[in-house]
Amino acid sequence: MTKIPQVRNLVTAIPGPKSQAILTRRAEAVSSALGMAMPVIVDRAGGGIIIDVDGNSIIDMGAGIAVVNVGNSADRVVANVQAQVEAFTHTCFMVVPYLGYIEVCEALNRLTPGKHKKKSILLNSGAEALENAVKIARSYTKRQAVVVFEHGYHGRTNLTMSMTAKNMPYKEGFGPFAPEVYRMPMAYPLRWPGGAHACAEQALELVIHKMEKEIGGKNIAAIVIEPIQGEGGFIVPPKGFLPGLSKYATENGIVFIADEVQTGFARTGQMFASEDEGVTPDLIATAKGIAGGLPLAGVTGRAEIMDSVHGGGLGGTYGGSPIACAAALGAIATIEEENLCARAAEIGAIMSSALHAMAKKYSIIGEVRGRGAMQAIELVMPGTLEPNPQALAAIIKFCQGKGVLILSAGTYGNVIRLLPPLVIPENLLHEALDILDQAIGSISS
Ligand code: PLZ
Repeated sequence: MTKIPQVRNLVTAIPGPKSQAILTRRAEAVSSALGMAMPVIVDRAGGGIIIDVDGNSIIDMGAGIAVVNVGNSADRVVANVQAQVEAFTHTCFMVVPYLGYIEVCEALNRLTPGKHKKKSILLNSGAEALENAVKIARSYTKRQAVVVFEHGYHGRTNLTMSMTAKNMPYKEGFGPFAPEVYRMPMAYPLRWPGGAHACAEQALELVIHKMEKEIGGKNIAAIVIEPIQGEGGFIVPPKGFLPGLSKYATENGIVFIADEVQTGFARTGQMFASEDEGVTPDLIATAKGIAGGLPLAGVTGRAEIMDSVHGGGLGGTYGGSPIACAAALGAIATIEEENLCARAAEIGAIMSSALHAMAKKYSIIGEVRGRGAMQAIELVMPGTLEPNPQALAAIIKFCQGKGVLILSAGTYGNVIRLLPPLVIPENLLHEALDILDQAIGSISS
């Protein structure tokens, strides 16, 4: 258990003087191109609390963007990392292999959907996992086209930036983009012309029609999709959309790639969100929650696909660092032994019922959606679907001022997303939701 007291407690304004002094240095030393969700400097963190350098204890409803699902500095992660750092820090898995890498691959092969023979590789970041998944799919199929979706997010490297939907801030001025990336309409029930019902009926058919007519099924190497879109605003496609895409992929020799970077590792109440409708991706990209905060990512999939690349064709100096692998084994053991999938579902039920109650009171809430410990509200101008990003900014500022860290998302910058660590104590969760309620109330009169 974390030694960090699990109470919200503000002792200065946010940011306090010590944070402010360091933020001045940040502004001098660090490129202004980097964003910042909350203007405080962290000192320690654990459970559901982040303590800043002024001694303010802040409720963490972001988990470092769905990374510390097991909490910051989780016991098994710390113990494994400490032991590993003392044993050796790096040999490069391609120079002298080590057991930890192999054990993480075994765990991924075991935990990802499907009972077929699987293999894995390890990398450093989500973007790198997506890049490699596409490389593998292209090499296996000997095709080039990659299908992605509106509102999708896959990373900031050239290929993954090209796959990412949103221009500002991710793509503006960073072209040229990678070729052979085709973007399809996303099944976004709230914003589908004709509404959610029409979305459920039409989206799959439309996307398949467009793939057939605009690309040609036999030219498509991969369909890449987040089972629930993360940065795009926790967009949950209607039932049948993902299984339908996966079926179309199978029938056309296309590699179906699930980007579970944000949804993976118990976040949605199941180990992977694809499980919800029994979808078995051919390849699955993982990162974030895999290693309790250390940088690690993976691509896992059908052995015949993973083994189709020529020897030496995949790799990288640090991919699957022994320290990150030790952390991952600690994080995965924590998720399994502490049954964090079930816990995520419980957290989700608490958040969802609180958010639905808010939606009844406040007309700026256009929709509550999500699954498990991944819940969002989309803010609109009352009575319309017009996005309301001004409300989002005001709500986030209010919450921060009260010591609650919440994150934004959405193509239109109008989605509040809640992604608490799965070890957050229930009283902190309720407290954060109460403050969110007050925040929305404060701008709703
Ligand atoms: N795929 C589904 O959510 C990362 C981005 C933060 P990396 N999301 C957080 C930011 O603004 O850069 C993400 C994701 C999905 C891929 C990625 C990319 O993962 O580890 O950030 O490269």
